[in-house]
Amino acid sequence: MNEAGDQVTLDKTQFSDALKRQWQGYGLQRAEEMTPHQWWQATSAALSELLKAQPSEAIADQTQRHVNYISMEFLIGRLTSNNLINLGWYQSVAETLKQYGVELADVLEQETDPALGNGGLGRLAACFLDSMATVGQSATGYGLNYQYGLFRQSFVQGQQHEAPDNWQREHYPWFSHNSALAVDVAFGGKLTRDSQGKEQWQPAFTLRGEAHDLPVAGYRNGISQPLRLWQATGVHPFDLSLFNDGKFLQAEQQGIDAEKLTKVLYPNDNHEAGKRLRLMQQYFQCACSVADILRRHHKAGRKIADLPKYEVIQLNDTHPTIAIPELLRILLDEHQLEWDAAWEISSRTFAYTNHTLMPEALERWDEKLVKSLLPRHFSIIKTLNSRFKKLVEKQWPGQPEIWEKLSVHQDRQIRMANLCVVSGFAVNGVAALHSELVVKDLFPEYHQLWPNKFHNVTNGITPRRWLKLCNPALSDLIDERLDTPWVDNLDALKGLESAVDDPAFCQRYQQIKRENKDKLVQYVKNVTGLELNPEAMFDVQIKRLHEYKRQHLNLLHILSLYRQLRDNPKADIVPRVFLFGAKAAPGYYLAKNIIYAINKVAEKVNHDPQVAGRLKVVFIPDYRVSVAELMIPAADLSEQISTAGKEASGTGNMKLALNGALTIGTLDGANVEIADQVGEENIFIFGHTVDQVKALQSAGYDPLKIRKKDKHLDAILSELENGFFSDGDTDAFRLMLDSLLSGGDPYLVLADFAAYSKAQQLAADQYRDRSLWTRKTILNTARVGIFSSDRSIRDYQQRIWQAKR
Ligand code: 26W
Repeated sequence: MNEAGDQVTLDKTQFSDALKRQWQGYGLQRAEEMTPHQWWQATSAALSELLKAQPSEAIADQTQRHVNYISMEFLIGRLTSNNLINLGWYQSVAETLKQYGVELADVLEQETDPALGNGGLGRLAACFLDSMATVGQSATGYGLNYQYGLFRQSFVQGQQHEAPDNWQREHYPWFSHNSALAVDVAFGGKLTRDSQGKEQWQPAFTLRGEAHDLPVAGYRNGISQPLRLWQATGVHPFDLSLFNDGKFLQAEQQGIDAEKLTKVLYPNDNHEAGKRLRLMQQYFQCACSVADILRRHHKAGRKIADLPKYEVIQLNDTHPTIAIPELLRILLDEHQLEWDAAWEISSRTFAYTNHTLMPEALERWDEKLVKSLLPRHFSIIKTLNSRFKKLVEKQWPGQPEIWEKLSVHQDRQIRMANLCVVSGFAVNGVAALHSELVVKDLFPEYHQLWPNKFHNVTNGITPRRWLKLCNPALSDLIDERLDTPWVDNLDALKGLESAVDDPAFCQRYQQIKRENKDKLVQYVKNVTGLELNPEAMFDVQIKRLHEYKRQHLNLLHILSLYRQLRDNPKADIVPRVFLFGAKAAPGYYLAKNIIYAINKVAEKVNHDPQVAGRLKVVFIPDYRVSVAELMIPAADLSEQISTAGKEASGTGNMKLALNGALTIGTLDGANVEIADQVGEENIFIFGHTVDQVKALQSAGYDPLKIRKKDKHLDAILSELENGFFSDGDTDAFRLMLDSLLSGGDPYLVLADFAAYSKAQQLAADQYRDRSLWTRKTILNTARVGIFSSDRSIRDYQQRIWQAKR
């Protein structure tokens, strides 16, 4: 591994000494007595100690506004390997461990993924932290330190089972805890008025937030910035008089205990929880973070009015929206500013990223809940809304229906997305198409009011984790081929285009794919016992399980091939392995039913001698970042098949294309931009476009008509209905089938089935010509450099965080 360009070199002696302190701390005499897990623990703790001791010479650009990225989720994945890559210490550490006869790669496998996120939104936050540190954007990530991350998934007779993910945050060696940063956060109570008639909040109780920091290292530039995760500790009565009033006891009776607050990540993706505890988590995180930002600002001796000059707060979807009334509250009540002055500061500080158009994911909080938990914030929201109303009435006189749409407080609910748009200086979508739909479908009137507030920043992925770390062989090949460094300059991959005419390069590229497939084959064997044929096409769909992502469309295609093989056992089809990785939210029964259907079909297909290894279906359990790191470099075909208009961006699509999988996909999210980059001959696009989806739905779409016309499709659906895959149980897939048929097929699975099958056939035909296929995959790698999250961060800097002071 090329480690030139290190800003901070690792002193091997210092590392050995630090390692020694660790095992001595465990009470051991010799390093060799450590268990594999202790090796990981000790190595990471030693590295963490050395990193902290580094002179912080390199710092991010101080002339830019500091970015405070607040997110309920940071799906960071394993940190030790990532830090070693970014710090440039991998080789030295590997060599040191070798002296003890220990393989670094084995040690790194010991780390449990910190799964503090659900899916795309949380993973994006992690990629962005990596890129901000790498491009030198001064930043702090703010989140929650959940004791339980996203549940662990297993399959019991094909059904998803969930188990708690206690990832042992108490013993995670990369944390540093500084008790001086603790913040007390107040909840509940009542509003009174002071002698001048000003509202005063008398909270009922407070919780303490302790700061636990993880280091985010830039790529070989010596920069390290914190991801600050708040953890709730003791509950305290707010003041003794209230305690004596019985208010504190009242709080306790409501079941509020600090421990609970940061115990568990809500496992919902794209579906609001609406629960009291969730709102408490949101406020807790925001109050801690805003207090921390202001503490930094004051410590630097800056005036409160200058806050937006120095700080920007980026809200990762609406989950941290309550930070807005929290900042206003502090400005009004603690700094005693007038409304206009407070509003001026706060509205120049907040920016909001929208990650979804799905109506069920747009957060709305019951006014009763907000009022009882945060009476002062509720009152501030009402003030803000009544001021905004004047503006709307001026713009659209006599049109109350427009006000009803735009109001922040409507039907006894607070609409968090509206609050963000009204109170922030910027709103952005996450891919070109999505940003267009944000303006056209979600917020058209807001756009009319403030056209300059709306932006696009297409998502990106960090090339450090998603190429250098997960695909070291391909990285080395690229290093050899290119003269320019590419790991922090992904556009340089363009230089690979000419390599498609170099047979030796193509052969090595293909060979690396094969070796990555072998590795995945071994993993699948270990966790499922299934034997896969590495010569087969690896057809991969990895993402949360959701109807709009249409894993069941993929399933219908599998059934179609299976049926063709049974009708014609000698059919010459391209052997395929269908690989799935996905978790369903525990309460999302339809999604769980789709998992069950895939597993039951897999059971049958995998054991059918007629198929004879030509088709295999594998649902890899417990999909997570470390499993993605294995699956992505091994994929041949990348399934990106959401109903057009539903997937905001997708980022797995970028990771797979970068690692040389060809995409089969709809014109949705970032697929559109991927197609633009790689060229239409290097991607398989199919299906209804956004406009066609809208037209079909407004014309009265009927899936039953499609079934009737398509005999093959009808036969497949019948086999799902008649118990052929479910030991005679005709009810087994009811939820899924009802949705597809009598339920009207809201995501147009049947409507896209024919076009999808055709695109799949084309992909299979092209896979037969392996050298042509390899050429296309190399062009994918070469042309997707624009999807580096370094580019996304630069776009945020230019379009949103802006300019120098
Ligand atoms: C309140 C419940 C809830 C939880 C999570 C609502 C919404 C979410 C997220 C916004 C869901 C999510 O992860 N969205 C994904 O964000 C990615 C990063 O921008 C995009 O690439 C995906 O297309 C989008 O689905």
